[in-house]
Amino acid sequence: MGNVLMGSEHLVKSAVASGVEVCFSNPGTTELPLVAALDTVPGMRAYLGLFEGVCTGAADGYGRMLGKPAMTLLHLGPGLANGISNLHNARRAGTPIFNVIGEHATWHLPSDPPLAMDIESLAKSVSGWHHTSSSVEELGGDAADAVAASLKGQIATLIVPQDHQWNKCADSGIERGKPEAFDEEPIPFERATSLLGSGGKAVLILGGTGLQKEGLLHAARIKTLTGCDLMAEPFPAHMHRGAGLPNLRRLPYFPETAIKVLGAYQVVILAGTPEPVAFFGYKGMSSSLIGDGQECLHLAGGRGVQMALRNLADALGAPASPDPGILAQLERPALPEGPLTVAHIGAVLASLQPEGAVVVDESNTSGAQYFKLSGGAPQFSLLTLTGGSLGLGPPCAVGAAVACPDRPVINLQADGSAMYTLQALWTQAREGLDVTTLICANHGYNILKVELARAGLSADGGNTAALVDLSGIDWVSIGRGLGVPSESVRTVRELAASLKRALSEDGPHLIEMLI
Ligand SMILES: Cc1ncc(C[n+]2csc(CCOP(=O)(O)OP(=O)(O)O)c2C)c(N)n1
Ligand SMILES: [Mg+2]
Repeated sequence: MGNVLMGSEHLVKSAVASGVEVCFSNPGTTELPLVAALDTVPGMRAYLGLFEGVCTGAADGYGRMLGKPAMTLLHLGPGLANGISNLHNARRAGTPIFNVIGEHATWHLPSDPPLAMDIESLAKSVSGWHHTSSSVEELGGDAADAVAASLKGQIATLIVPQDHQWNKCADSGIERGKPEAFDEEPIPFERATSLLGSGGKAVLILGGTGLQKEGLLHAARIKTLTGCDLMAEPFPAHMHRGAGLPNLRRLPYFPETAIKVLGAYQVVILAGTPEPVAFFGYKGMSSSLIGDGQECLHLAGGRGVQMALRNLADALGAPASPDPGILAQLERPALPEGPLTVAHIGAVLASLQPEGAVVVDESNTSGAQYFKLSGGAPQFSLLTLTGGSLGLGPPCAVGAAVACPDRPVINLQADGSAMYTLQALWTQAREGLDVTTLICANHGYNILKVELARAGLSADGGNTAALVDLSGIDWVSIGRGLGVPSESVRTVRELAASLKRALSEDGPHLIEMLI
């Protein structure tokens, strides 16, 4: 028998015992016993997000960096609903998250109080595992099960009625959750070997943890032996890049370009990424980016991808280390001159980003050149918008900075997207997080203007213009108002000076880049 504790304390104690160290929260009355338990049970640090999308995006960034879950603590259905957009991005990223949602006391719920909502329906849309606790005696075990489930690379949502949180018991099944083994997917080594040896031009497309150092280097061994090309999925969750690693191109965003690029290959092997499809359906264009005549093989997914790549490299008899000739050399672009353009922004960042930086890239159309220019930078991590749901960047930067306090975090951030979750700047300021936010201030939803043109639609109508124009946003005032030292730059020289300064000082900074 253990100590008599409140259910909320059993939950927190169990989560801490399972390795959970941080909680990103925006709580309400139904979560207050859990809030109190974060103080009576040692081991977890709480961070306030001023909108639930900040909490969930931060949990995503944290989980992408460390491969283990943060806890969220959100208020009922409305709180979860506010957080779902970034949980969607986390689901696409395969991020482990222990997502805790308060619920009304079981005896109160039937009276349909104003905040009551169908929480399970919301939870289902993003969670690989979800459960509503059935009693205080179960809470510790439920938390352990949830954390174990999250470690498969998914969101595990635990919905906890308030009476279960404040009821007391001695034992709540903490020992129940055991980290589950990865699902053993059968890996089609023979087929992969024969396709790679068939003489047809082959590409290995990497995703998930396959884009981290170990996976990249095993893929480079395979390339060394077979001569296949390597490519990254279009929106990596956490990709390692830079000198000493193979410099992969990303599968292009627009389907006509992606189809053309992939059309050069007879063989497409996928590791840690699903079969590539177009982001949207376009008239007369197929959803799949792979043609009927092409051989496509799914090697492995989920968290077993690094091991699958190593085993495939070994099975093929690839050399123990890759040919150094296919690894990027340390090579930075020269600092350009003149006004800020998309190409210049990319060059400045690629030439100044420090070793070990974490770059959270939600720059949309303004980042187009940065990726190409940064392949020879000192090694760094790149986190992107996996699920296309805007407002990831600033919160994700919070989570990455909490996860890796010794690494500088740089958020290359489109302006329209930043407006969804700009409250994250306040958390960065309050916590003194080392995040430099580079706002790409093009004052519009530029990609929508591009898509309108592609569809042959006018962007000049009054309503259309109203829906894609963002003029009038003053980022320096926003940043300062939320406690982040902020300044505005117009030229390459100003940007370089401002970025150097921001990187040399602790704590958050915001730089509005007027493009
Ligand atoms: C949650 C959400 N709402 C709306 C959209 C639709 N959408 C896609 S791109 C975009 C505009 C992005 O503008 P910005 O972030 O400024 O990047 P830019 O296109 O200017 O580079 C919008 C509104 C979306 N993807 N996700
Ligand atoms: Mg914009």
